[in-house]
Amino acid sequence: MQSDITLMASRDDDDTDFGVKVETRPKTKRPPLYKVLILNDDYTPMEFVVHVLERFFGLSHAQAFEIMLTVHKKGVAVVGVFSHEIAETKVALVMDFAQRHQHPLQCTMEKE
Ligand code: TYC
Repeated sequence: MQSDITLMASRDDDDTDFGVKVETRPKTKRPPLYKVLILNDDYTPMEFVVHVLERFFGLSHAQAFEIMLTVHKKGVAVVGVFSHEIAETKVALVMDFAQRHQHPLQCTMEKE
């Protein structure tokens, strides 16, 4: 909360009562954002990663393929930026999906 202090003369007849008016305006803070990352490994099939990116991050096939290749070559890539709750949900969904298919794919989040 930020306060501005304004000195104001009162409108009394004698003009002697100088008051202090404290105006407050709520300072709207943007919520922190979180990057969701996927990590490379030697075992998860490329097509599975592409499918995950399409399914959970709404990427086109071409975008998903490109990001998968980036992860494969560089080790890690950001797949999206979200609020804490959405990022947490995506990570949990991806980890659960990978585990159910017995792939070691790792998905994590970090504060932007
Ligand atoms: N490196 C994997 C392979 O050669 C493919 C892969 C890409 C795995 C991206 C995980 O996040 C990943 N089959």
